[in-house]
Amino acid sequence: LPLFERLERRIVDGERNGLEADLAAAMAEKPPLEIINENLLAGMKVVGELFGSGQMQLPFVLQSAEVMKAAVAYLEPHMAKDSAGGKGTLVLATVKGDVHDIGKNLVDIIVSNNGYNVVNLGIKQPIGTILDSARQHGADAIGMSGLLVKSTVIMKENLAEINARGVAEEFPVLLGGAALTRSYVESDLDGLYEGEVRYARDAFEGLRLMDSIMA
Ligand code: B1M
Repeated sequence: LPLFERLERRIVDGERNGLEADLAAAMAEKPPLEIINENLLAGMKVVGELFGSGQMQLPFVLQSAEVMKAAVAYLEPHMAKDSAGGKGTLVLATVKGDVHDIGKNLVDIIVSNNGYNVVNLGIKQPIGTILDSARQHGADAIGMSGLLVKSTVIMKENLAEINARGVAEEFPVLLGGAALTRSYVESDLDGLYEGEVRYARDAFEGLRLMDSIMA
């Protein structure tokens, strides 16, 4: 297979052997972020389709995710950075009950490489922990990621909890993840939250929203 198709295949097949050599060759052709967006994420999309239609079993999905993470880790140091960290602080987490973190970690990379301080709390984070961290770090925004349909419900509960603690106006919230839709966030959740809540389709929209919050 040609290089870029092979990279996509590696994600689908969970094939790590020779990954670094292919990534190094790919970086001679285009920037790391384009490799992620155009080739690696295309592979993850296929994995999602195969898994969703019962043609791929969970352990293989996990292998694909591991190759994806290894690829991102290899590319990350080669990305253009404005690492001053002074533009503002985002506390970021995958919500309670959800282990998916590839998208969240891309948000971390894109936002922190563009001058923000990102506190990445990891996966399965209850709202109490997220809020404690937001307060401790003087966060300018809270970012929640979740890929399961049930995570969209958790996000709604989390917003209600921030309201209940009376701090919604202090913390604009960015929401992202494959199970969310823009209309769910902008119609259903926006009415409920007493602060600002915004939907980010991808990591770049997350960055743009941070820029608009800090403007
Ligand atoms: Co899971 N999984 N999974 N999984 N998995 C999905 C989400 C699923 C849609 C697959 C499917 O059925 N087609 C399905 C959910 C269905 C549903 O809820 N209705 C599913 C399921 C069912 C499950 C389990 C329940 C399976 C099981 O155990 N029987 C289980 C859940 C466990 C749990 O969470 N409690 C499970 C487990 C796993 C693995 C561990 C094997 C692995 C995750 C590994 C990891 O993340 N470390 C995994 C994977 C890899 C997937 C799919 C195939 C790929 C997800 C991914 O990484 N995509 C996924 C299929 C799919 O999403 N269609 C699937 C690439 C990533 C870059 O995209 O995270 O969407 P994403 O991020 C995007 C945007 O959404 C956005 O930016 C990114 C792009 O720039 N974004 C944000 C994300 N967060 C953001 C936050 C922001 C801003 C933007 O601001 C805060």
